[in-house]
Amino acid sequence: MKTAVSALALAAALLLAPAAEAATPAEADAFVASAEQQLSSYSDYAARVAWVNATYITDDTDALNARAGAEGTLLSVKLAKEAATFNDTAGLSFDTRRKLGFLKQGLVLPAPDSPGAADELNTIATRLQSTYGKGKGSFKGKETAGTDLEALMGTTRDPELTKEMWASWHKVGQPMRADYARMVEIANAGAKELGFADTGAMWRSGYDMPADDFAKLIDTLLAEVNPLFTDLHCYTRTKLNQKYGDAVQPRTGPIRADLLGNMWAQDWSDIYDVVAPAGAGDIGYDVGALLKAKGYDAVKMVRAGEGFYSSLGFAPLPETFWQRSMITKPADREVVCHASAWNLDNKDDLRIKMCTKVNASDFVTVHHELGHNYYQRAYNKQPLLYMNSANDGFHEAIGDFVALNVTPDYLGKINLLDAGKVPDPSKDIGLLLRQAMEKVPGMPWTALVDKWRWGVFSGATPPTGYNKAWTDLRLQYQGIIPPVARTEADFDPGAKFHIPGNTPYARYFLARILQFQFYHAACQQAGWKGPLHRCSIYGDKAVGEKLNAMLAMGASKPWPEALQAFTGTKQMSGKAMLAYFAPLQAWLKVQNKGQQCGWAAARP
Ligand code: X8Z
Ligand code: ZN
Repeated sequence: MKTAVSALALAAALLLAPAAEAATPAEADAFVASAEQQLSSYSDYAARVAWVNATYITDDTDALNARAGAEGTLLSVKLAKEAATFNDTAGLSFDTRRKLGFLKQGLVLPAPDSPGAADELNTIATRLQSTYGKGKGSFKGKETAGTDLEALMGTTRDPELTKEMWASWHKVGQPMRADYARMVEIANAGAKELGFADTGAMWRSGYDMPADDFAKLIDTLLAEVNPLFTDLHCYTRTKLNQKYGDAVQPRTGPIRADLLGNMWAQDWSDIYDVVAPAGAGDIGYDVGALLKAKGYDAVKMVRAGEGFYSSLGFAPLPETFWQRSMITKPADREVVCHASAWNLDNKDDLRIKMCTKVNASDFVTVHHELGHNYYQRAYNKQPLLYMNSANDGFHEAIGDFVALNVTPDYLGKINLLDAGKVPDPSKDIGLLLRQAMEKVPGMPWTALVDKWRWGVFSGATPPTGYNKAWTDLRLQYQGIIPPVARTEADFDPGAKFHIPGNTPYARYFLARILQFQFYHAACQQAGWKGPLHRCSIYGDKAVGEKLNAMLAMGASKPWPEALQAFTGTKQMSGKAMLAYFAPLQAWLKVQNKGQQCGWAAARP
């Protein structure tokens, strides 16, 4: 504590010093220590405000959150500018240089110095998030909350009803359009003051490589795995055509977006029943049905998730996790239902915030969110600026990697699946197809969300073209079209949490790639010999220890080193994902014989 206080004093003195003389490495060290101290104290307070706002949306908590957010913006921008004054200082230590880099680039939405800009920016950002949180759509004419619609999209097979849900939910975006355009203006002005071309360039600069190389890396990885998506798209379209007929889903061209079992067509696993092949398709169980049959509630689902991490040697979640988390949707107030994981004190005040439903996709999400929590706790001994994942994709990948281990054998071990019900190898294609429906459509989707935002931030997509650009990208990458006509009165991006929530999304793309790399490496460490998708590292403490070693590094090293620590390679690659799905891809190619795959030809 003493060191930190004197560091603060030194930093204050620095600010008053004449700028002529180049700063010394010792001054840079002191500045970084002071910055970490200030950010730590700010985050202790701001995290609590943000938690209260997200779990109890009112005009008052919105105002408090906007105000706390504005203070954070001002602090972060001030620190970013101060950090830049050490650009020419020679002889900086590795850690100080790295931390100065985080300080210069770590904001999601920067504001310019002009009076009131930070306030306006944060008022808009809070309003966007709360508008989404309070959003409603309709089902059979009845007003329905977002999470209920999400679940109903997974189970409803009447195309008139899925259309109604899709169209009504997408109205949530409409009132956000003007706010969004103004927010882009302010954030871009802020990014320019910090030396970036625009906010998107700032986002792309957080990956231990030049921003342009990062954009290219996404394209390279997508190109690597995309043939698998095209095969799956083709097969799924045929099945939808057989089920709904030409009038609803033609045999060629794009797929109608609301028929895929998910509001954003990002995860198609809920329509597995529609695409399941005869015979091999009956995998014999459905996780959602099992959870219900065994009397699981939301808390028990989270306990099961915790059990997996405990089996790897991670300490149980603290008692406060159970007392303070929001695990189900409160009946008496508006909340932000979109799932998230928090560490309120940068130590062990871990919490999740979910409106958990007892179904298969929320079982995966529970493991996903807990992955964030265990990561946060693993790096909590790092200095503040290293209390983060190796890159943001790592944070998103850990829980998904763990969920890949929820195999039939594992479900048997925890008695969710009764003995004798574990599917034999003849069901492997069905198992892989279900898994592909969950994971593969996310590849083009997670790539396009930030392609849209990068275009918006760069000005290539002006506000007058927001919706068309979104719809075009959805067609180009996902091969889908909206079920109802769109105009520029719509703002469909606003109907996806991360746009009004201002959460960068390339992280989920990286996570899709990384989770298979982690899984592949973990199964190798475990000495697994069978087909990759049947491997579960449940109970393997040696793998858990190695995983923990990577997590505990936090952001202290460039991400390729963290990747190497667990997987032995420094490269992100789609090979592990392709290896996992290889038997399915071969099978899909046979099924698709004679079909006109792809959708470009059908474009006007
Ligand atoms: O937003 C999430 C998590 C919270 S970090 C639930 N995910 C993305 C999404 O829902 O769009 C996980 C998968 C992708
Ligand atoms: Zn996440």
